[in-house]
Amino acid sequence: MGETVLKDIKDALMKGDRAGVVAFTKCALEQGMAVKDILDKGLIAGMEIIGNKFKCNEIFIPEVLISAKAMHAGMAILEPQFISCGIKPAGKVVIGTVKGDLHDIGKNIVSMMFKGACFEVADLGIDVPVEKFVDAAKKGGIDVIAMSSLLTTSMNSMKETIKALERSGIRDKVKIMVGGAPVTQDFANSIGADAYAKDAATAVDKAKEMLKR
Ligand code: B1M
Repeated sequence: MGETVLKDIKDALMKGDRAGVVAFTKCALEQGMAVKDILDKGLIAGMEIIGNKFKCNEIFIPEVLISAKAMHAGMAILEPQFISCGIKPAGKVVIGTVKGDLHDIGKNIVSMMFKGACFEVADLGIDVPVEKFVDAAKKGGIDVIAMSSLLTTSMNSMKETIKALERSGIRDKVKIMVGGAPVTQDFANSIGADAYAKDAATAVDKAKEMLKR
């Protein structure tokens, strides 16, 4: 039964059937399925197949966009299920997809997981210029700057942001985390980030670890 509804979510997402994704996601919750399974084995699994088809030129940007919109609709159903916090936040995170990059699905999942782990999250959105991250850090009260990049061509903006934070004299006041499909631990080390996370759950674990020290 559970596996069937996960397949229904995946199939609806691949077809770009937004109403279907919403209905099957609600159905999976009603069946008592774990939110993480619905996300990983339903929504993300469907998006992975879309990614592979896009890579092989079996589908094109319009189809990918329609599936991305269906993915967002499914995530909106799941988001409230992640958030069950007490009063004291675990820390404050400023998150954004870097300049030149419009991909936001992964960034939104990371943001959702942070909120679910009781972090306060300020989401700067997509295509975020260096100065916007720097301004957010200058306001103070921020523990982690979290940057996402899905394009090899936008990764350099992470390095530029770190350099700008150094120039502003506030680099040491925040922890910097980077992630996204083309980002690696080696790249994170090379630009002087404090942490790299390969997925949303690891992002939360690493932030907690950094803030403990
Ligand atoms: Co684009 N795209 N895209 N795309 N797109 C990729 C990324 C690509 C790999 C596809 C391919 O060719 N195989 C390729 C990049 C190649 C490269 O740079 N090496 C690509 C390209 C080329 C492009 C365009 C240039 C295409 C064009 O116009 N010719 C264009 C660029 C636009 C721009 O940004 N300036 C473009 C456009 C688009 C759409 C708008 C159509 C759409 C985005 C819609 C949206 O996001 N609202 C889109 C999509 C959907 C994809 C794919 C198919 C799926 C990405 C995704 O959402 N994955 C992608 C192919 C792929 O990844 N296989 C592709 C699901 C998501 C859950 O995973 O984002 O990796 P991900 O997030 C994970 C982890 O990476 C991690 O946690 C998340 C969840 O666990 N993570 C972090 C992410 N951020 C993190 C931050 C952290 C920690 C972890 O800490 C701060």
